[in-house]
Amino acid sequence: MEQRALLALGLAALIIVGIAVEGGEVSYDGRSLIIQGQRKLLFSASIHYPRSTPQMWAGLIEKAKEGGIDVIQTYVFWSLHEPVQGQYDFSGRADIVRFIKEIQAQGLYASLRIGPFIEAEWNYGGLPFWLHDVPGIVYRCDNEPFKMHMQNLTTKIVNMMKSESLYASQGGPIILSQIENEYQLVEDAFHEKGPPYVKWAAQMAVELQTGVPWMMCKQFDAPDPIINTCNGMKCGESFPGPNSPNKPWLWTENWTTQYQAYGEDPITRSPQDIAFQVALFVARNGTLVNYYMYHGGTNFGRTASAFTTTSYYDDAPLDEYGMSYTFDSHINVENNTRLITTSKKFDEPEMWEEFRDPIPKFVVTSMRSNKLLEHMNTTKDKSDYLWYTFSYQHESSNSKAVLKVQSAGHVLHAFVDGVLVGSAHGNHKRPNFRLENTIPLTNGSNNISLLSVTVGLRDSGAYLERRAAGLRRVKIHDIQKSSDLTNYRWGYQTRFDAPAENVSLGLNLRSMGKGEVWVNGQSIGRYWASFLTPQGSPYQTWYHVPGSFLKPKDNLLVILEEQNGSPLGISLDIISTV
Ligand SMILES: *[C@@H]1O[C@H](CO)[C@@H](O)[C@H](O)[C@H]1NC(C)=O
Ligand SMILES: *[C@@H]1O[C@H](CO)[C@@H](O)[C@H](O)[C@H]1NC(C)=O
Ligand SMILES: *[C@@H]1O[C@H](CO)[C@@H](O)[C@H](O)[C@H]1NC(C)=O
Ligand SMILES: *[C@@H]1O[C@H](CO)[C@@H](O)[C@H](O)[C@H]1NC(C)=O
Ligand SMILES: *[C@@H]1O[C@H](CO)[C@@H](O)[C@H](O)[C@H]1NC(C)=O
Ligand SMILES: *[C@@H]1O[C@H](CO)[C@@H](O)[C@H](O)[C@H]1NC(C)=O
Ligand SMILES: *[C@@H]1O[C@H](CO)[C@@H](O)[C@H](O)[C@H]1NC(C)=O
Ligand SMILES: CC(=O)N[C@H]1CO[C@H](CO)[C@@H](O)[C@@H]1O
Repeated sequence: MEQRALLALGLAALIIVGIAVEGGEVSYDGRSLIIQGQRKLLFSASIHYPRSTPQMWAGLIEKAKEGGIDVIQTYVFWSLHEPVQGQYDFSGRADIVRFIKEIQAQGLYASLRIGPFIEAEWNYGGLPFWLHDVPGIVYRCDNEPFKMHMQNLTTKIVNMMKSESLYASQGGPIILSQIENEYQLVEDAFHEKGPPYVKWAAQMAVELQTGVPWMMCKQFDAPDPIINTCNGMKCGESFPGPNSPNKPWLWTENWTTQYQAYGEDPITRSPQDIAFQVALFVARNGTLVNYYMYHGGTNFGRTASAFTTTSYYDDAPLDEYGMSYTFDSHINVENNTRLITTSKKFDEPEMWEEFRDPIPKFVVTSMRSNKLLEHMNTTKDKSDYLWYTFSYQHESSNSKAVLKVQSAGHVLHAFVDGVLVGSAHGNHKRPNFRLENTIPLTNGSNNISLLSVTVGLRDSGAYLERRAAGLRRVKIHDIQKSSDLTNYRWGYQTRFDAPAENVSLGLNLRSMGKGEVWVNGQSIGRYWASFLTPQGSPYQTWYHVPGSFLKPKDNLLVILEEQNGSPLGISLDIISTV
């Protein structure tokens, strides 16, 4: 059993007017958004379509509606939709049209935050990595290559929504869209290239003629007619208001809790605090409050940003598995207890097949360079893993030496002649780190293999295209040489049958170290059970296995473990609340 603090929305005192979704322009004045001639006080909920499965969407939206929500807000995830330049994907979890139509089917409004830079604890802030190799590009400023690609994607999304008649002006559910995201936080870093970009982005968006207002969050000087909005926990107190008396007070992100990074203590926010800030914001003329997140969900695959956990906002009103909390009719909230029952143990060695990838030596590497290559630029973010190998000539009977490595991030495992000699890693606040280990050397040629690992790309800050990861400096005595290679795997796999009931399932990975898990070929995300919080336990032990990833029989579980975790301690557990 795991005791969990509970967040709920303290809105009992506020009366919400029922909504009928019909066509019509959306406009606004200083008091509110006006839809079909009616003023609206709106409660909005962030649910991100790729952080759950299409099979879960209807249930999540339905529960949000039962919770008194009028609007579902989502970002648009560029890197998911255009993983390769010009090759688009709108299928499965990327089926944004299906998601918006599900919102519409349940009679709710939608708020579409296109960005297309979104931050969102998403890998690279939602930018596809191929942008990095566009000649002359500088992201998010008055830079022609960036603006061209940003306009192209924004136009594509808007046209897609229009062709499906999804804007409220066409009878659809979308009442708001967002361009850029919290730009003011980085604007100064771009000097004279910042302000013209804000104006350009505003004009580009407005010219797309969606018939519904555009917002810029955390952008006090958002050009007319774009509405500047507030993000944060305390917008009731901190927001100085819109930059024109003719614009309404909108709160785009009121953080219900906060995202988690590996190795950091859990963060909780009391429902009373949320309720107080919401009431204060409404008292100060606020007419839209969005709960970020209402359902956080799962950072499947390699979609989490640097050091962010696979479970996202598990303490939101709907937990990672989509389960809601029970609370009484006041705003008092009972602390829900999560109940875990083991459905399947994987504790017999015969269940597993094990593969160990050989530790590559310099002589077998196909790619050579006489300097240390930048990690992301070399992997192109196709993999977390990059080997730096070199052959070190040692002419001495003294077998002791010291290996010193400086890395810009995020993790390093060092091997000498195939034997692990040390590991080190950074963290969310400081991705860079040093490794210093005594190593044994033999007289003659020694094979040094350094496995550099990224744990998601950064999602925030100016000049993301200039960020570096991987090894910066390697020393043994004074000889230095390096090269890189391919992926490295210690793989494990087992087959199992799904539990008969229709239940929420989590894979208990407490016995493992660090790696990634696939269920029938679909990655359920990275895990990192060996990175303990200051309290001495992993932040995340259970990893969500959505029902739609499973077959009734003969499911294949594949685990890539890069440390020395034991798969015999893994179990598939049923998650419920009492
Ligand atoms: C709920 O949990 C919080 C944090 O653990 C604790 O401070 C509070 O007393 C609990 N409330 C109840 C009613 O158990
Ligand atoms: C812009 O997007 C269209 C598809 O919407 C694509 O055909 C075109 O190649 C894109 N241009 C660039 C420069 O990416
Ligand atoms: C709220 O709106 C009223 C009427 O427009 C105005 O008088 C008042 O100053 C506004 N409150 C704040 C905090 O801006
Ligand atoms: C990335 O690699 C290219 C060549 O492949 C090189 O021109 C460029 O300078 C590198 N960028 C960084 C940031 O290392
Ligand atoms: C190292 O090995 C070489 C070749 O086997 C040998 O000639 C040399 O004496 C050895 N050096 C030491 C210090 O053991
Ligand atoms: C390093 O690799 C080379 C090439 O495979 C091999 O000849 C040599 O014995 C290795 N060195 C050690 C100390 O294992
Ligand atoms: C069973 O699964 C479906 C699809 O995921 C879901 O809609 C339904 O609510 C689930 N039923 C129960 C009893 O959990
Ligand atoms: C704008 C704002 O209110 N931001 C706050 C959001 O919540 C975090 C965590 O409590 C604060 O640190 C921010 O100042």
